[in-house]
Amino acid sequence: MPSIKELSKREELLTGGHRACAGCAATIIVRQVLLAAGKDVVVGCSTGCLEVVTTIFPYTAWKVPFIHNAFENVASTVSGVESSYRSLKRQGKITRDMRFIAFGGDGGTYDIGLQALSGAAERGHRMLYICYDNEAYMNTGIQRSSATPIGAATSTSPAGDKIPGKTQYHKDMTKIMAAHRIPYVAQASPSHWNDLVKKVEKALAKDGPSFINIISPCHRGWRYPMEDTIEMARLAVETCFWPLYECDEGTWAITYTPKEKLPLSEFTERQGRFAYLKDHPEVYKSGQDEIDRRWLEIQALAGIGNLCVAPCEEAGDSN
Ligand SMILES: Cc1ncc(C[n+]2csc(CCOP(=O)(O)OP(=O)(O)O)c2C)c(N)n1
Repeated sequence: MPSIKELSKREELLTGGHRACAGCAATIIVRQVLLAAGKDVVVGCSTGCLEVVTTIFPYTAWKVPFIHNAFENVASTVSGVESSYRSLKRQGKITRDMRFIAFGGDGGTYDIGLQALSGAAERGHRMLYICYDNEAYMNTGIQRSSATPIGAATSTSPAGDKIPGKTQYHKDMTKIMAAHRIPYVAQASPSHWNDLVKKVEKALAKDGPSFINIISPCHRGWRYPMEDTIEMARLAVETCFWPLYECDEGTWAITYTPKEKLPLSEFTERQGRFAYLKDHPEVYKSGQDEIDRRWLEIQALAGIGNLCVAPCEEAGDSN
């Protein structure tokens, strides 16, 4: 794992001067990922904020080869590029060792691109798929996605007299990818850059598909002061709303355990999208309970604690 000093000496592969909002986590995430990946990568990006702000014609902020994609198919495109690379390499027409990275927002990953992503994972392409999860369709005006958490107000789940924000839990996308039994799956956060960089290095070293889901706070959609982006990511981790873990060749591990798990309110009360929760304690409780359940589940998968709530004899265990 390179030190921060070593990383800071590496070339920045996403230039400044792009059109992302000040305080956008997605571009911070890309810089962290590319610092770990280096120059020998081909990047694809699904339509969404990241693609729109980094590739306004005739400019590009990417200093690595970049392929523009439709909203739904970045995993298909990058898997096709990886296949042709393998063929050309077999034929001796390419000698350079290359890696392939697809970036997608949560809309492009959890929702519209899920089929393309699942197919690429099942076919076993050697590519890293990174979801920068800002928990809504931000580029088109903050519409809810299946990654939007319960109780969050968006333009299509407005909190008010009719509903208290989104009424469903967020989809557990990382576990869906782990169920594909691919070599490497992880959750990361830009607040824990060393953990993130290590995970990217691990993922790119795998001879097969990998997936990293990265929390990507968005001050426009989440409604917090723009300078608090990294703090929001950190609170997501410290409340276990966004636990940092990995499933490496089938072995689950928690890669960062908060010293003291903070209540979810430390995360929600800092964001305007959750403002209505103060009038809806039952929705808040439902969100906290679900976070606690998922945290228990991850601990059990990592071999810590026990999910079994019934006495073991009753569950038919003879030991
Ligand atoms: C088939 C299709 N439907 C809708 C759109 C419009 N569209 C472009 S980007 C986008 C939202 C992207 O959301 P997400 O993937 O979460 O990325 P973000 O903008 O939040 O970074 C939508 C709805 C489109 N380009 N193509």
